[in-house]
Amino acid sequence: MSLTVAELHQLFSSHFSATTDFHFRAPGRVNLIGEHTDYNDGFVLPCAINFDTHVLARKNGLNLIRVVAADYANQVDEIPLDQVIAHHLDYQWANYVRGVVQSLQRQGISLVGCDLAISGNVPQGAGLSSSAALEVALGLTFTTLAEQAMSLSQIALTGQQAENHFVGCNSGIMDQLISAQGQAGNAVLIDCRSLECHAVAMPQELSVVIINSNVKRGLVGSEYNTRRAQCEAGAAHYGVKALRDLDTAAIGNIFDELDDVTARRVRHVVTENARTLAAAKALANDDIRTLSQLMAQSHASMRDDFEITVAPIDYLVSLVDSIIGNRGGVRMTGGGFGGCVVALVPHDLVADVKAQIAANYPEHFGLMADVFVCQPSAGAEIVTQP
Ligand code: GAF
Repeated sequence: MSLTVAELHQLFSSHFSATTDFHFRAPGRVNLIGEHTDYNDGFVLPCAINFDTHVLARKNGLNLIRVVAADYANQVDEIPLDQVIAHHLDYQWANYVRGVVQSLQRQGISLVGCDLAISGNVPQGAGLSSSAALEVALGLTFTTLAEQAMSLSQIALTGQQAENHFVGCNSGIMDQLISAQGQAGNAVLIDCRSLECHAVAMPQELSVVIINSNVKRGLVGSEYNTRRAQCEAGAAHYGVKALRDLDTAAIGNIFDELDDVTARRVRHVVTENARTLAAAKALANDDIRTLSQLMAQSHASMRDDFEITVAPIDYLVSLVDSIIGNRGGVRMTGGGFGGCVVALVPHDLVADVKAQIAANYPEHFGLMADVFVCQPSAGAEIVTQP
């Protein structure tokens, strides 16, 4: 269970016998459209959400980082700064800290010894990027304490490197970049090749509703890495750097070119990039009907071509769709194989969506869904510093 900031300060004081004024925050995210496009150098349209990871920190004058994790029964880790960084064999959370430390050191950044207390309320294992929020908050913490200014994009890349090279998931840049660059009240269209970000105002008349299916996301790492390899094979076949460089005309009759599975993976990414650009335009024009269609097509493509949805998620999407129709949009969000559905819901229908899920989902799947109404939020920040 996460702590309030006041409780985290109390934990910091009791654990390290010291107080601190350094407080850093980074949010989780939800992706409105553009799934599995980021590692293909494509486009995504996420927003940061009002669920955050908080880090309190102070320099300790030692050549050592000491960490207490409030959300893991106050487990502790210690990371000497003058030794090769090894994996923590028992605590997965500690490997995100170690991964960020290693990634910064590999960039030649000389870190200072410090004490950290960490807590957050981003739902874990739900596909809302709790790990990216942790990585980005830590990147901001370590670089600030070391007085080594780093851009938010570079902090995001540092988090991605930790994920790819230390934790072992070949994820793209979306999660870390939106955690770093989120804008209150806006979604952000990200070009994952140039890392350019464009804010797109969210429509006033829609609530951002996240529905956690609570399906345990088993196999997600290996399936994710398999999808990535299939996309790379598709790009290699066409002789392009990434699938971003193809459009529907360029892929031609794809089933003559590639085996069935690779063809469908490529088709998902190529069409999803086009849908994401169209969705950003529809959002900017307050064209909810078009946005609704694009989100529906995106879900179908993830289900049929990319094969990353599961039955409870498909059920939730059609249930919500039957309530909101083309007054809003709904699709699976995130890496897949469980996790969450995102819906843009007219305010007057939010209560109905909640009620119908509570009344129908448990009896079909023996699971309870969690429903969060979120605010598109600002990205990472130094909340306080001395
Ligand atoms: C996960 C990854 F971490 C992201 O980089 C992205 O690929 C996403 O799955 C799918 O769009 O969240």
